[in-house]
Amino acid sequence: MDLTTAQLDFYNENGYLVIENYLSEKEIEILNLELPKTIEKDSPRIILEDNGTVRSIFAPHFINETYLRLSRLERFVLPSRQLIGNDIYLHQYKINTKKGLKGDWWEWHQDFPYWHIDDGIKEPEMISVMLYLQDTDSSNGALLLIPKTHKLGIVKFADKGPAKGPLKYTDHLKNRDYLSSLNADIKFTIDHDLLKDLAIKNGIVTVSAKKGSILFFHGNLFHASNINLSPFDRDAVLITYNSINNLPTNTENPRPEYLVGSDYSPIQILEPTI
Ligand code: 6CS
Ligand code: FE
Repeated sequence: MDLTTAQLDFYNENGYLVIENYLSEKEIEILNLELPKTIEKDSPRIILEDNGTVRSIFAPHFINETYLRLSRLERFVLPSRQLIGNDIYLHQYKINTKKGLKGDWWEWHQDFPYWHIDDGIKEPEMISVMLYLQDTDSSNGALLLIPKTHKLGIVKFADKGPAKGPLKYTDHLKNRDYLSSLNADIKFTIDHDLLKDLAIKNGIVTVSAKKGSILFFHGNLFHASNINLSPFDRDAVLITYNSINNLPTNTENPRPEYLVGSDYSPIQILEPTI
């Protein structure tokens, strides 16, 4: 269950690690069958694309037992504890559904700035675990990343200018304050000159992999994904674990628990399978 020294070395050097055939065909089949049961109509947990299709389903474990067990999977928790070097709790849980011909892009960004600035988490002692629910490649919007950028800390943001007019999701006014962290026009993206420098230096990796594959990646790693121009869905589960010694400190205007978790006790229950 634990990662090998070679895997740990690769992650520490590059900021990510891909392992194929991590969950079985059967487990992936169950997760795909259960996916529609994680959607509550009109819930703020559900983020829509401009075209009305679902972009993200946050906190699927709130209403689905199978996805709750997935968040406690031994094959997720033990390696994440190893990579963080401490006991962990679940910080954020989402299913990013990039539907065929409908799913929008994610501009180049780092994740940690959102957790540091929006949630007040001090250090990037965090790990995101991305599970592929379908075969994924460049045609259906596979994640792109620039290796080694996790070592740069929070980098200079692109100047996106004033917010682009009124929000397009009138039916989601309840979470209007958070959409610029979650929609296809996210507020903290990477300065383009810096992005070009690092792309020339370290290259861009397209993380194509079969369903059942897993990607562990660091909160400061540069990453993005394209719109899905194929007719094939690209759904992925993303679970972010955080060290129990690195809790959110934003008590002024904390984001809701479907974005920042609420149970800060160390994950003890470990599921051998979903
Ligand atoms: O705001 C957040 O927590 C989310 N937003 C982005 C762009 N990445 C990290 C996280 O999923
Ligand atoms: Fe991200």
